[in-house]
Amino acid sequence: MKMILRWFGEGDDSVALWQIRQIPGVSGIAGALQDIPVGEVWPQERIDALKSQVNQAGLEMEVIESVNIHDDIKLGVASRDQYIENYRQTIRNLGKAGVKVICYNFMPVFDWTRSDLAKPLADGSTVLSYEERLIPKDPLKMMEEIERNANGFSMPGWEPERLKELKLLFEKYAGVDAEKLTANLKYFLEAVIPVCEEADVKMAIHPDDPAWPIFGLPRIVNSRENLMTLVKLVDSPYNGLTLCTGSLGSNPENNVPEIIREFSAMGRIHFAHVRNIKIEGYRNFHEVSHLSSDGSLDMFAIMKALYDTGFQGYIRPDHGRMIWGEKARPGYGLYDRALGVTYLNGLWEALTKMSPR
Ligand code: DNO
Ligand code: MN
Repeated sequence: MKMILRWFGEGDDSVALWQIRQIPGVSGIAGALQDIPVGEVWPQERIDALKSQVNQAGLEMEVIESVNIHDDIKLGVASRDQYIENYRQTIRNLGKAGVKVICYNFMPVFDWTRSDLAKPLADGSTVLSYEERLIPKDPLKMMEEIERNANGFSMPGWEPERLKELKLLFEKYAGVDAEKLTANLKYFLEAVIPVCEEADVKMAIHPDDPAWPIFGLPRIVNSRENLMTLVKLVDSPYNGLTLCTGSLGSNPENNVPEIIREFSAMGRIHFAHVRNIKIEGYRNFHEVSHLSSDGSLDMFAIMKALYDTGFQGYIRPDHGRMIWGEKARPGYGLYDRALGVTYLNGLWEALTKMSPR
């Protein structure tokens, strides 16, 4: 297991590499080139420059989060072939820089969605939360809601400059159901996995967050069943998962430790996002500290499922609370994620000493 932290890059992240370096037991970061428009090739020089910046800080960059997928690929329109070709080149370039895992997602239009980016908890911290009744049916209305409480940050996919494009995108998705979306994912994977095998870079899809369809858009990565469909779309170890406990766990029907055991034993979990959430009711949850007793997920059982199945991949804490007055991208402050790392490393040490392999 290698413990890492997500880092959005200089200027895009309030956290600095030297700060990450000082968290005990962190070997590297999950890096990104946020400014490259989705669908374009990531140039070798840019990747190499990022890698050397990270290495100079004493950290590794073996994971990328994320190389996003152009909506034309998810929609399955003719222009997808060029975007897929570009993706193949990006994989080769990342492989040359020693990247081992690419995290991506296949959620139409948006990445994760919340109704509040700064919900106050009793301890005075703020967290991301999702209450279905607060999510406007009209996604364009959603933008106004978000802007009111985002402290200048927006959720991925909800950037103000993207708004114009949103209406059009929704129209395009009208004919795309779960079955078509799955076929489009298969088409994509069939084209990229052979390149991954050559370049020794593993694809790791991130589950839908929350774990159900929103705004009438199809979503296909949110249950044990559809994860199984997915890994079989192209049956290669290079076609794997980012197991995000908070995303899958938002639906209480998903038994997260059991899902981990099954897919980790198959060697298909390459990256784990380990965080806790508190479920308050039907499609109503908020984020909490990583500690088991603060939320609805059993973090010991989650780490044990990884440990027992010989997990060799990367782990990072996921969203944290905003604590100690920190100002940062919602979910991605330094302090609570550092506490998360320390807690997860503590669980792991206990597991290794209780049942040495
Ligand atoms: C939320 C985050 C996600 C993730 C992307 C991967 O749980 O982990 O934003 O980074 O979905 O593409
Ligand atoms: Mn995640």
